[in-house]
Amino acid sequence: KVIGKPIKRIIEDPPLITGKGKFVYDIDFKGTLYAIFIRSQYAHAKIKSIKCPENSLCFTTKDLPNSIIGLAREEAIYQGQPIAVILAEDEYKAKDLAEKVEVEYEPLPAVINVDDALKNIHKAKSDLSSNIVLEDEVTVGDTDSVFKKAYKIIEGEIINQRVIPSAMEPRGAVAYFDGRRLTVWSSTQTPFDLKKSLAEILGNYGVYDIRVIQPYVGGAFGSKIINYAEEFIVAYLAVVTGRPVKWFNTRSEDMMSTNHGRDMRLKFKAAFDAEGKLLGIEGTLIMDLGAPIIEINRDSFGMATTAARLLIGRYNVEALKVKVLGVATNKTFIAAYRGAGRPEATYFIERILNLGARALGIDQYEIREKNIMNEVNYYKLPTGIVYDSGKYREMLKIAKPYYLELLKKRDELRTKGKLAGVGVAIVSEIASFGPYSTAKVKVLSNGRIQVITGTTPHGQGDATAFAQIAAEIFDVDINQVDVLWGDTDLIADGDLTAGSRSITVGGSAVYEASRRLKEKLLRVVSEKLGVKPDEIEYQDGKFIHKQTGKSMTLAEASRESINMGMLPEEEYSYVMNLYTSPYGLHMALVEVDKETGIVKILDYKGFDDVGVVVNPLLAEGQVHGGVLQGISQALYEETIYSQEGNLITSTFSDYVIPTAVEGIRVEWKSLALAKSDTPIGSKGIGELPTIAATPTVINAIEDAINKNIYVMPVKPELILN
Ligand code: MCN
Ligand code: MO
Repeated sequence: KVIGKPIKRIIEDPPLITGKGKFVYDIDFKGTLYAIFIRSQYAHAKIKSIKCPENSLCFTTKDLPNSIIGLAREEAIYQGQPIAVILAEDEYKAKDLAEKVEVEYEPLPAVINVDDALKNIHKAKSDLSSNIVLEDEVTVGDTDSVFKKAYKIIEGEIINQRVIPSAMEPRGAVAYFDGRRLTVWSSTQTPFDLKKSLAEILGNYGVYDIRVIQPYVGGAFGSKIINYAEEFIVAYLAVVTGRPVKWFNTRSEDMMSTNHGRDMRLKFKAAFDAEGKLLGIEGTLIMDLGAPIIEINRDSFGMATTAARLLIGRYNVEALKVKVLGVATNKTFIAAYRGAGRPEATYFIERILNLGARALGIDQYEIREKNIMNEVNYYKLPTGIVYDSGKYREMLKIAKPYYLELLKKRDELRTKGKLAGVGVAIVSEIASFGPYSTAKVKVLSNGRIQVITGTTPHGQGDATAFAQIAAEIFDVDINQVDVLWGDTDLIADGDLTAGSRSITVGGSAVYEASRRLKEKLLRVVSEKLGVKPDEIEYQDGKFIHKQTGKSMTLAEASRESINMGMLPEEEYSYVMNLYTSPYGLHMALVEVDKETGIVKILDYKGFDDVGVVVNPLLAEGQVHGGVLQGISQALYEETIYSQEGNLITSTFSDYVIPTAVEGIRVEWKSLALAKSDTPIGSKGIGELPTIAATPTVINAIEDAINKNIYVMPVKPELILN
């Protein structure tokens, strides 16, 4: 058995740890023109005129195809929005020239915070009739009647603040046009989408044959899903200049122009009965969409409606009424960031439960036991979301002794005069979305197995896990398997790595393609040996006919297949009609320093049910990184804009993200109580730990300081005052 083994990242790591892996910036061609973007200095301004340095290769929005969205053509709507681009022989010359570009602005009032936006005195874009650009409502049951019978009603406003996704590698791209074919290397997680969108835009310029390559990229966390204006411009300029074009963001440019995440708030009222049963929630979920670019806003608003529909988590709640508003402001636009809607939903409900427990004087674990759903099997929530499988009570039973142990430790600390607290949160995840994922598997004539995936891993280790799946089916050593990804030439169509889908949807495609290829080769062997297929056994990479002792290796079968006019390869598109519904329970013990207000996490435990775990080492790796990322939102990350809309936190000295120093030890347990209906039975884990850690830590701090918390990050000054 190879599936389930903790194997190191044998596919991904050698190029990375030897420094040989090629990233976008490493791609270099002779004669390359380097591109620097001129970006709006204002959050909101009319662009009156742009003057380029004489004899420079300068392109303003007037020189760029109208079909490229997101550019500041007449009006800039966030700081950092591209206005023009300049090309030069090298990066330094381009930077010098860029400084000489004169943009004449007419500053307009910037709409920065949501409350101002809602007043609609100024609009985030001149042609908006209202800053509320998108609206929805989610209603279940009769909230009026549950609020009437409530024993206790609590209310407040919980803010899940704006964060800046901070992948190790900023965005960049290199484009090369050979007169017929355009090749684009990009720091993206959606090469297949980018290819389609490039074809739409550049088709009008005679470019039909396009290849997009996603080389090694230093992470993405959802922020490299959308295709950005810069990518199209770099490609377009390579075509019109006939020279390779390269662009790479500085960190500050990236922090202003790559999508931000979260930025939702819930004004709520929640009704409880005397025992602590949550009867209903009523409220308004406001999402600050950032800059009004409707093509981006629409998708991003989906995260808010998902959050509203997922708000009841895994609890039996009778009634829900949530108005959802998508509000435009003059800040960087919001799009996916690790969890995309589910962190916000989980955060809101897990905070509401703890605020309720505090108001009622009930233990936080007990209130969860009172409200939790029992067991589900394709259970459709009244809000439309479906949970495929889950044993929630059993999870609570398993984790309880650990909770009691943390309480004991907390109380010991308290008797020593320390400020200590315990927090618990239950993650309500839906992950591994469709509609499909593609894979192609080949047995090469030397017997090596080549797996091509349509997913686009960028740090998760999926390639190693795919190798495990193929190795298991072909019963060979994992070192006999190679995995390729991130190149639109490799496979007819691909999908993406996002939404914790790769191992479950992409892995199913690898599984099915491998299985079918083995069957195909078995028929080849049967014909060649002149024996019945069902008399052939397969073992250790060999087809064996027991009665006669005749056998064929994978290499022989591969060559024979070609001789018979069949390719020794199979491709498969795995169709995922639903998604999976992983869940988990995380808990933490924290200590708050009374003098400094600094929070120390003393103990952190996660109990997650993601069905079958393909590689526990990789899954646990996701938990370690993901938990720290969730803690980071709770304790450190704060996106600050000035009133005029300048991003103040535009470097890592102002925008705090944790390093290994802040890293904590996480004890992780895979529960494996409920599988998914996929060939392997896995569910996604990539986002779950990030979703879990934020409310877990906030709940713990609240328990420590005995004061309701509504905003993040919880900085020392907030704790001490
Ligand atoms: N895994 C497993 N068994 C399971 C579930 C997962 O062995 N039942 C393993 C997989 O083999 C894979 C990893 O865990 O190595 C994550 O798999 P999966 O849950 O399918 O998630 P994806 O591979 O689709 O990753 C996407 C997810 C998302 S949506 C974000 S955002 C995120 C995350 O992964 N971005 C990341 N983790 C990241 N990790 C790194 N290093 N960099 C990012 O940008
Ligand atoms: Mo993601």
